[in-house]
Amino acid sequence: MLRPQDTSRRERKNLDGLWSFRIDTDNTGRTDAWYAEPMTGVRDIAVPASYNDLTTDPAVRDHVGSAWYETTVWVPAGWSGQRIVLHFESATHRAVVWVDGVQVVCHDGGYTPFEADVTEHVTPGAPARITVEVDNTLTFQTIPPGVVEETPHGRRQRYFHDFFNYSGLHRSVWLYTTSPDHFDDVTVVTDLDGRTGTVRFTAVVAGAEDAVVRAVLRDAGGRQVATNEGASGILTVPDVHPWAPGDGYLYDLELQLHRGEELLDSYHQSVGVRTVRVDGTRFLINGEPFYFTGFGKHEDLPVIGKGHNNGYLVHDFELMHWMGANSFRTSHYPYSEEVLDYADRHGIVIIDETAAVGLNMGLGGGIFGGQGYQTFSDDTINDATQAAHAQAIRELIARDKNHPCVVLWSIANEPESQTEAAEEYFRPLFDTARRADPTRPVGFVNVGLAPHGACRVSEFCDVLMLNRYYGWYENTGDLDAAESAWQVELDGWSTENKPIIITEYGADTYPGLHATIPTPWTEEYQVAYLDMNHRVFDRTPAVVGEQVWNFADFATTSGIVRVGGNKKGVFTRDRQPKAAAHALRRRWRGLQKPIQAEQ
Ligand code: BDP
Repeated sequence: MLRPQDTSRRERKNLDGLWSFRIDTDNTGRTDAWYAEPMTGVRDIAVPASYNDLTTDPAVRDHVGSAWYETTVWVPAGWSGQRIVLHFESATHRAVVWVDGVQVVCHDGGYTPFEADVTEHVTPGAPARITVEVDNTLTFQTIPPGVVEETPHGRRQRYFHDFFNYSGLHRSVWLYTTSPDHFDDVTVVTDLDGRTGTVRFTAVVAGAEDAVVRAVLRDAGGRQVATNEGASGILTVPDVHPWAPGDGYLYDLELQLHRGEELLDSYHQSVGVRTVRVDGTRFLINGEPFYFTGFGKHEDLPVIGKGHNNGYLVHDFELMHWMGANSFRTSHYPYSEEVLDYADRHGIVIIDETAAVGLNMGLGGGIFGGQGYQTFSDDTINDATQAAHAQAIRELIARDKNHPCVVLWSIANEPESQTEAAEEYFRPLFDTARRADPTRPVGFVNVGLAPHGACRVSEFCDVLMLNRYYGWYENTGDLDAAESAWQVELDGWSTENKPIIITEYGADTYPGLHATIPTPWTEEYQVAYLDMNHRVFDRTPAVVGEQVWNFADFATTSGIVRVGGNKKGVFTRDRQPKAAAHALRRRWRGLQKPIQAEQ
């Protein structure tokens, strides 16, 4: 699938705005065929946005099940003769779509795009009514998993991850055209040999057997640097300007589909020429050791929840730049494609994660609510879950494979990984990821319940990603004990001869709470906690990255250890810096890349 775009042969119409909305309280939308006629009993809702916090109605905020969206769009008269496609950048977590009462597509998974060819269902020059049923139910067979429990007070959704189950149409919706003969996909792989770059590409063409593909590569100034005839080929770029961390230089690959003199399709793919490789404990970008600084983030904002917002996109990247952060992880799901495009252009490095979070019933302690179930069993995480997980990996890679900013795939966050069942579950999923992308390293994020020596999944990883909370969940308030324990564990992992990225370390901090002697929840403690971690990392040559948990405070479910959400942000939810932001800024702005141990 290609991202919708405007080119000389393609046109888009953006469907964002106010849609009609109705919560399906009694689950009658399907049986009463709400898609057949214009919906009644509706209220306005914004797209893109999570619906949960837009109203003051608890029945909307805490709804479990289907919610219905509807809009009417005029299909431009000039689109006659074109292929017309309806495209959703995401719908969280499951969607069924009708056009004028005819079902055109359904999709599982809340963070990846899907589309339908609606040419046969719409008429250029006439309106079309679009109805979407968005279901936010999480089960043991969805990614992420959850379970709905029937209680005397109604259905209650439990899930095993630490962020609010925001739901709805979080990203843009498009109607767009292509010629009936068109490009369906393109894959780009780049390489560097001294000052020469290569761009290997493969285009997938639909229709047009007699058509010819011409590829034109232009530099950032629009100068043509290489061309090729054929649906695949290698473009050579002499004196290349590589894409690099901090230098988001992009070439433009234009794919043209010609039949004789006629140009049938034109698609533009931005290309950053760079390499990624793991060598012993080093993580190499363009052959240079790279040290990750930055955050685990969330798509999480006041009022609009997980709705994409370009204002916050720009602001968050400005804040990361201000701090000297060079990277982040898309914890715990694929982010909006706008975010990845922006990271490409600004040279920010991304660890790209699937929505496989909460596959661990051992975690909980009142935080994630995982007690009472076994992680892997016929009734819980099972073969059907694994199939959904494999699909989530394939869809993530299919969507993001051409982004130079993405340097590492994370196929899960903190799953159970110390058991034989976990080993069986994950082994094939690593193969799935490597088949989908043989060019990037693959890993998953390990949790403290599966420390070095106990984890049975890390052996499949190219890079070790560790989330650890010494000094917070363990050795709470005792940073001396935390420092020794953490060092012992990291020394163990270092024997694996793989790069180690600390993908989470953090301490909840209530902004404005202070103490002369750093104690948990104060701003001083967050700074002291981070300093302690940094001493450990700086003594450990295999550590090639530090990503603090979290960039900003974020919404969670209710819990006795969550005060208005998770407060591990270095920024508050409205992006005010805590003391830790300044401390990290001093480290990251002045940080020398640690010298890597000789291999
Ligand atoms: C880790 C999870 C993350 C949580 C964090 C925390 O990966 O999603 O928010 O801990 O407890 O277990 O703050």
